[in-house]
Amino acid sequence: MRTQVGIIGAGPAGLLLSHLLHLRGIESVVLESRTRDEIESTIRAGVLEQGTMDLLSESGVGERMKAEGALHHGFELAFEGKRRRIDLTGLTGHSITVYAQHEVIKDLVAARIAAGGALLFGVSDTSVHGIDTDTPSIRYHYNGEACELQCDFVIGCDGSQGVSRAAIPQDLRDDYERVYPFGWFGILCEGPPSSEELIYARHDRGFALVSTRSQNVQRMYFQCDPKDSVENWSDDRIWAEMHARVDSADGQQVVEGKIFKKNIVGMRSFVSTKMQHGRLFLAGDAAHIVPPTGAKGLNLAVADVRVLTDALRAFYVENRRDLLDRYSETALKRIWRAEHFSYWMTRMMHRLDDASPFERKLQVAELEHVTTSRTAAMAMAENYVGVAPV
Ligand code: RFL
Ligand code: PHB
Repeated sequence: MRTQVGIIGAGPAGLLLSHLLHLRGIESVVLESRTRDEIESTIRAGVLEQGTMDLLSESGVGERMKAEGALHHGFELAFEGKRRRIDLTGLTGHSITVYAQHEVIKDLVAARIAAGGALLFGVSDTSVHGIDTDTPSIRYHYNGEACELQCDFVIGCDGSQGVSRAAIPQDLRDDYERVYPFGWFGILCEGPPSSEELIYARHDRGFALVSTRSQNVQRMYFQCDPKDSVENWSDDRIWAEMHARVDSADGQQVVEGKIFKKNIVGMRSFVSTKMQHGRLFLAGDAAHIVPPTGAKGLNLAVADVRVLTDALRAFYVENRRDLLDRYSETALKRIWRAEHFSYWMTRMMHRLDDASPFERKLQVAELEHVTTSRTAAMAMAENYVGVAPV
């Protein structure tokens, strides 16, 4: 099989890239190791920046997001028994949409299939070849058969556990990493929202986040030991922890519901540079990871894809290579901004293992500052909605 752009991974990065290339008349094939059912039901992110929403809308896949997603104009920071609002729209003129990542995936898969796009699920043994030549290829197994996809470019959109990053020789790559000694315990529950907006809570017991999925399904997280097990957490114990960390002194309480999903995720910051070598380019989690506190991962994947689409279009339509040559450099500016913001927010909101009483006081002082100083609030809001200058 031959195509112009071979894409490994049908996450938000791979699917969106394939969709945007199609709109520009560029052919691609997406190879995904999981089944369609699996990718359409994995629970992950929920917050879309305005730029992400705009790109999905402009490219014709934003209808359900606009109808079913919830537009949020601010969020709350809870600390020291009180809640203070960050007015995103008032401070930046922009907002965010809460719409689950797997719903974005469903919309993109539907669009690719409707356009007759080649999207292969359940491939295995994917490997990348010839990226130093003008005729790279991807080898894989599909339905028990060994196959090869020849292409002009290979794009690694295969997430943090994928195979493509390793195809860039180690001596040409610099990896930067920070592993946090805590994780997030995530739940989904049935019931009404606890609040109209997201609540990020800092408490001496640890961080907690109240998010939402719809009027009837709520998403919440609390900081935990990454090696803990969901079996150790009865529903009653979870609600006691959420109340202890989020309820405010003036009586505002987390609303309990029937919990139907529990999971634990680790937290990591990671950047691999360069994000390209020869005819191989990486996008999204394949090249970088942020802790979820700043809600940036999916949005960064989308931002990479925007840059890469423009660069591939310039190559095919205008015969220009300069945008492709500068891809890493261009994408990394936004990535490092988001890395810093996610790290900063994580350190301000979580119970840190090495935190002395002095550091705990600094966290509170910083929270007082960002919720009191308009300038500080604006810096936080610009980063959160994704318009901070880089
Ligand atoms: P994905 O989504 O991991 O997709 C990669 C795809 O590649 C496939 N794959 C392979 N296919 C073929 N051959 C191979 N060898 C392959 N290896 C892997 C995988 O099966 C998969 O389908 O990467 P992508 O597209 O870069 O997207 C990144 C986002 O998924 C990720 O950054 C976000 O989910 C992060 N994130 C959040 N981001 C936000 O912007 N806002 C949020 O509110 C937010 N909340 C979160 C999050 C991530 C979380 N977890 C689970 C870490 C909340 C949580 C709890
Ligand atoms: C989510 O709703 O899953 C969510 C919201 C905000 C975050 C991370 C995850 O910062």
